[in-house]
Amino acid sequence: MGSSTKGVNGNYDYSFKILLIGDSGVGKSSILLSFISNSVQDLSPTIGVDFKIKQLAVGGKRLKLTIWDTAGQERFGTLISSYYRGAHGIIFVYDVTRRETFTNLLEIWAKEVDLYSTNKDCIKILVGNKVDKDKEREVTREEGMAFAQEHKCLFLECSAKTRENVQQCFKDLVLKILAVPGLLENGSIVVKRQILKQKQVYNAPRVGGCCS
Ligand SMILES: Nc1nc2c(ncn2[C@@H]2O[C@H](COP(=O)(O)OP(=O)(O)OP(=O)(O)O)[C@@H](O)[C@H]2O)c(=O)[nH]1
Ligand SMILES: [Mg+2]
Repeated sequence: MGSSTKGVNGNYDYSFKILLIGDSGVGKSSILLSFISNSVQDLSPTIGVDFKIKQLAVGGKRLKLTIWDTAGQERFGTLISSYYRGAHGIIFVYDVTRRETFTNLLEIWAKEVDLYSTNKDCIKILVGNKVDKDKEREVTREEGMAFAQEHKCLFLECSAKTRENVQQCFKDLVLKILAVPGLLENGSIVVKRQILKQKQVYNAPRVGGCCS
């Protein structure tokens, strides 16, 4: 480990897969845009699945984050398990001004994560978005904190609009991922290379083999 490794856009030590999960309209894509490009725009609902890549340094490590964003509106059938597969971190987003987006996290989204995520020690953060609309608030900070404690998640409130706490959500999540050795192993580029090598051995041409 520690050797410098060439990534697609430069050098990094670890590559992590992060998912954004939650109801339609809670602000998943806005949070992602605010994190990636430092800009704020009024977005249309996401169609299908999108992902963005961000490289950054945290805790002295160079990281490549692949952040997956999906439509809260539609279920996506057979794609669902590949969306969750190998995720290192999951960001559960609700809208602090719409209580049903908070209860749906428990009733729908958390169950789905339990069913499909393959990294059992993957790190979760609960994020209450749109705190700039404080007058319309329906979910208190205390309720958010209690939910997070119960489900062993980190917790933050943020606003994709004012950008308050947006960077912090990703930083807190990544710091926690870096502290879990099991997750680090499969996020490490060295391990990925070993897996690739093994695959190459398996896929090496066999006598009389054809297209399997
Ligand atoms: N006031 C306020 N509005 C926000 C905030 N974040 C997002 N919005 C608005 O909420 C609406 C929905 O935001 P999106 O980011 O598209 O929500 P989404 O979770 O990606 O929705 P789907 O793609 O349909 O799942 C947009 O009109 C955003 O401008 C915020 O922090 N404050
Ligand atoms: Mg979206």
